[in-house]
Amino acid sequence: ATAQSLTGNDFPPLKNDLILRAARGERTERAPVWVMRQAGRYLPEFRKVREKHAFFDICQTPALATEITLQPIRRYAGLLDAAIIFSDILVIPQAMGMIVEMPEGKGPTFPHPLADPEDLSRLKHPVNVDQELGYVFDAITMTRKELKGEVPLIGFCGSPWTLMAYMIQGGGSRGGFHSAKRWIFQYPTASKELLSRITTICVDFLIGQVRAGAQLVQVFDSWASELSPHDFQEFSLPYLCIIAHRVKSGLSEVGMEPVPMILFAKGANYALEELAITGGYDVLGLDWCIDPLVARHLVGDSVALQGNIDPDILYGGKEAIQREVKRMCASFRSNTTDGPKGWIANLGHGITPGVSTEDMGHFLSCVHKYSRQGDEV
Ligand code: 1CP
Repeated sequence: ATAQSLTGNDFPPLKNDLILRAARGERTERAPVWVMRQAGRYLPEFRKVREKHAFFDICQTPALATEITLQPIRRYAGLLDAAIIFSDILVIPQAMGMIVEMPEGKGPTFPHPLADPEDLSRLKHPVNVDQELGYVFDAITMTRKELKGEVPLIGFCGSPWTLMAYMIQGGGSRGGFHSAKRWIFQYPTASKELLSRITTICVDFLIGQVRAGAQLVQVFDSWASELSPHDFQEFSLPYLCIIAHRVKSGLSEVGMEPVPMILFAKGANYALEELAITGGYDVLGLDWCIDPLVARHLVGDSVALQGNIDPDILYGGKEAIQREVKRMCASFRSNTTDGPKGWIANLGHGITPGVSTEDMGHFLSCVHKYSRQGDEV
């Protein structure tokens, strides 16, 4: 690759490194907090931009992607500890040559999903990531400059399994992932070929994002929940491990420091222990279906944890939000008065479009209040 690597010296100095310290497993004065999908449809200022622009035009126009990434940071000034670049996991299938549409309010649609293994020949291979996804790198560089060091910037990609699921299913989770599941059972070899190709792109894509200025990266395996523990072992976990290890070695080859890597494998709590030992990730994201104390017991001190309140608690009103944040803080802090150790507060999945902006703000304030060192929770 000819792309240059940008370093800390190319950007304004960072003023808030709380999430970086927590991601390294350190004890912090309070839990850093951000929210998956924080730049999204619950924000009126996002919907306003969206009225005028197609979804992927926003992703492909660095100035628009920057503007939307900054929207929640501005609205919740001082309350959010990270920004996540505005983009989508489905930019990788697009880079592979697939058409992805995003009709408003309907979620992603692929007019020509992969039907059978012969369709692999329709995909670009190999994919030149600098060429196909350079617009994401440009958006990251612009956003990091515009952030003026307020908070670190997170880059991301979808996991091989989750991306394969969309490419075969042709649509979102509403209809289930039966066709994609059929592939792993009927065409295991072709499935693995597809997973390997996506893995290579994920590695190049994440390295490129770090070189462009991303200070942490997250891999979203949102539909790990569709796989049995056995099938997760076979069709997701090995590729997730390759991504973590190759991104780290690839960065060191170009003389760059590693950045913390977060894995959010929704519904794969049974694999936490193994992921902590062999996964290669610094932070494991939890959904809301596991108690944080239990998760900490499973992973020991080897990784930081992220999560994990049920996103629907944000529909429960101010009192419920406060009560449940307190409960989450107590569980992540093991009921001590010490500050949290290796914990990044978040929801257990993305914020949903109907949440009020005020309730989101209340959630963030409660985390600031109840995760603080010294307080009994
Ligand atoms: O704020 C942020 O988090 C940054 C922007 C972001 C991210 C990280 C978007 C914008 N999408 C994503 C990741 C993403 N995309 C995931 C992983 C996170 C998760 O599990 O929620 C997934 C599964 C997708 C796929 C996708 N794109 C869906 C889900 C469909 C399903 O299967 O149920 C949807 C609805 C989209 C569209 C989308 N992406 C992002 C936004 C704001 C939207 C809304 C689209 C619109 O404006 O019409």
